[in-house]
Amino acid sequence: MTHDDIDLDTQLLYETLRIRLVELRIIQLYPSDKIQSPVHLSIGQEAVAAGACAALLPEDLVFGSYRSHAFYLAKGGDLRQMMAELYGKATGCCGGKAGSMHLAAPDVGFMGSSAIVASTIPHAVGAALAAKRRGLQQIVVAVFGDGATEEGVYHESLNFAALHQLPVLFLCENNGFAVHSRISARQSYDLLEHADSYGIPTRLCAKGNDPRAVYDTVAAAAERVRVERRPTVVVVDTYRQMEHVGIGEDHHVGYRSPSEAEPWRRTDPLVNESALVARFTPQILREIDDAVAFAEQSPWPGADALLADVA
Ligand SMILES: Cc1ncc(C[n+]2csc(CCOP(=O)(O)OP(=O)(O)O)c2C)c(N)n1
Repeated sequence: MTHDDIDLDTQLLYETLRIRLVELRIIQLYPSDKIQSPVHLSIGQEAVAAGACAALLPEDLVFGSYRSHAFYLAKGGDLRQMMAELYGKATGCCGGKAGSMHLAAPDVGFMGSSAIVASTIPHAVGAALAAKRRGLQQIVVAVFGDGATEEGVYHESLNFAALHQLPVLFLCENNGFAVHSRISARQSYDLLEHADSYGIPTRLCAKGNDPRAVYDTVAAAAERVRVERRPTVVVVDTYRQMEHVGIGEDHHVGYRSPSEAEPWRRTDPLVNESALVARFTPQILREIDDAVAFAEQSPWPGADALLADVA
């Protein structure tokens, strides 16, 4: 849909809802085994992608993680090509060879995602170095989870970006978990104080359920990166409603309880904005039906595609 006729808050809710409905359809489809790859769902975290991407310019670049359906869609990735990629079809955004964890849509600035935790953070820093050398006004966003900040390459990336004053926005989706492990059991540092020790300005958005709060935080941070041409770290607190990978819930595992999820469910914008949800759901479901039909009817990649794009 074109968003010219609705205000920003409504646009943000629309995109949040669209991501949720796509992932709910993935849950429905998954038992059929037609989706050929593991799925890391963003249910509960959609407002982060919706708010953050709305605060960027089309020419800005985003690098994501294996949990990237939301950022792929919010940055403008094609839904038909995403669904076909999940089905492993030749019409997928990566020719059906990449699957859910490796989505890419470079034509709209979603540059790629990877199953290897933290591995796209230095890619974003490299792209920011290129933007600086080429004198471009674009900024580059590295999206990652709180667990990724424990990887050595995160620390190297902060250092390099601060040392060379690169236009990169490090965006941490802090859902407090890495698989079944809580942040308090993993980190000796505070995410913001730690970034501060590299001389990098920081911002926190504690309301990751609120796409407008995310938008405001990321817009201010992005403006600073764009004008001052140096890095910023943004941490958005959020909550993963589903299990780490797969389509189920995992409260039985024991690392968290349903009561912990309750405040996040209560402030879920898609629960509280029921009138807007009712208004937009039918048209979004039609778009999803079309994308699923496209994926189902698309051909499989041929044997000739096996070694294409393999360096
Ligand atoms: C380099 C590397 N180490 C370990 C893993 C296994 N692994 C997959 S996801 C994950 C947790 C990452 O958590 P976080 O970065 O917080 O992201 P979230 O899943 O919460 O979005 C781990 C340890 C991996 N894929 N890559």
